[in-house]
Amino acid sequence: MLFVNGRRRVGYDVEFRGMGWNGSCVHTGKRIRVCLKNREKGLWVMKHIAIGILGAATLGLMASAASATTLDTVKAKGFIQCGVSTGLAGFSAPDDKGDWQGIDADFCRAVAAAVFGDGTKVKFTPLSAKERFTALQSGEVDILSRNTTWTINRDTALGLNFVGTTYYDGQGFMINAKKLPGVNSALQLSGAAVCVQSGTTTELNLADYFKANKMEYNPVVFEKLEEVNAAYDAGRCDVYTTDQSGLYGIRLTLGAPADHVVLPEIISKEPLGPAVRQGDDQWYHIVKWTYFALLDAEELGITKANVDEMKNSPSPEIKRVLGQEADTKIGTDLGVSNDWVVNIVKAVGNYGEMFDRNVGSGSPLKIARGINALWTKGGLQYAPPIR
Ligand SMILES: N[C@@H](CCC(=O)N[C@@H](CS)C(=O)NCC(=O)O)C(=O)O
Repeated sequence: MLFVNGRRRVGYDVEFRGMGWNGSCVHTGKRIRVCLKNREKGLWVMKHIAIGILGAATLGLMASAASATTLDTVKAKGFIQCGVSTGLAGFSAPDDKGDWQGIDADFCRAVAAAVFGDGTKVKFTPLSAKERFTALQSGEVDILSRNTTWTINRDTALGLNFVGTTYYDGQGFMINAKKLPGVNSALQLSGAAVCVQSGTTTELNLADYFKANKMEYNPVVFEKLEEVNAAYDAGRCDVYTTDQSGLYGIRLTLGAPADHVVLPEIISKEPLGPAVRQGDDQWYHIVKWTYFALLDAEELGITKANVDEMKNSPSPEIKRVLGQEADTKIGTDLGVSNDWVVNIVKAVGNYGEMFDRNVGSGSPLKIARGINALWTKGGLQYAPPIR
């Protein structure tokens, strides 16, 4: 696990092994006691003190390199590198002008607005399901904001930190109703050829679901989204399975969208959210609190249109959230400016605006808020207070 827990641990193991000193005996890294004759010992100790000094200097250099935070490197380069999908409508897909649109793309703009006061300071890296985690682990991207499900394996074995659930989803199935008339439940799909993308939770849930229901299926697996879409549209599979939101987006790209129906079963929980690398709490907090700020803004009725006016609101809470409280340090304690929430909302609106524009009523997908409504409206979206 190369990037988990940072480099310092590796530095300790490699650099300091064998430098311990205890009376006339020296401990090696393997904790074997090596006692030397007095004459040899003097030379040995001098040599190893010198190595120790060099080692300490090396470690010092390594530590200072390691201490360059993500915020420092992002500020130095002047933009955030954001890992997105290769093109999933509503979440992250380039428009005719090549500008990335979608709730995941906008989330990165929100973080850029928090950090730079400018939501345009983002560059996008399109990533397939398989490529996405390596890109984040290796530092190729600063945030992974790509319809990615938060799971324990990704938090632990893959060394990621999910900041929250920007979209509560679940896995579904889509069929061509003209090809399969009379099929109205996933439980009628035994023996079907199922199109699925590799490197996803989708592939794993599919296996579980068919096994649990004692049904057979033939997986038709591809690494690239366009391959899965083309295979399904060409009738090479009976069924397409992915996150339900993804099905709605993909349906729009098919030859005859109206021929395809999404079956009612939701077979899994797919809490989709942005993730960062472990080992940088400040960056984790900036990205996490950007998400919370979007929700808190919606809850307080702060919108893209009224945010400037709201700065003069009589509400102490709204004033505090917008950084208008006297001597506030809320933003600077986070590592950004105190008007960070103003900048976020100016760039992308509040969470509800971001949802409606990209996947909701104002978008071609027309997905209902459902469980993604705020907790005050019976949904699951809930943010801790900015105070
Ligand atoms: N949420 C699931 C599935 C995510 C996923 O990659 N889904 C596919 C099918 S909708 C996708 O977005 N592909 C886009 C791409 O590869 O660019 C996961 O995190 O594993």
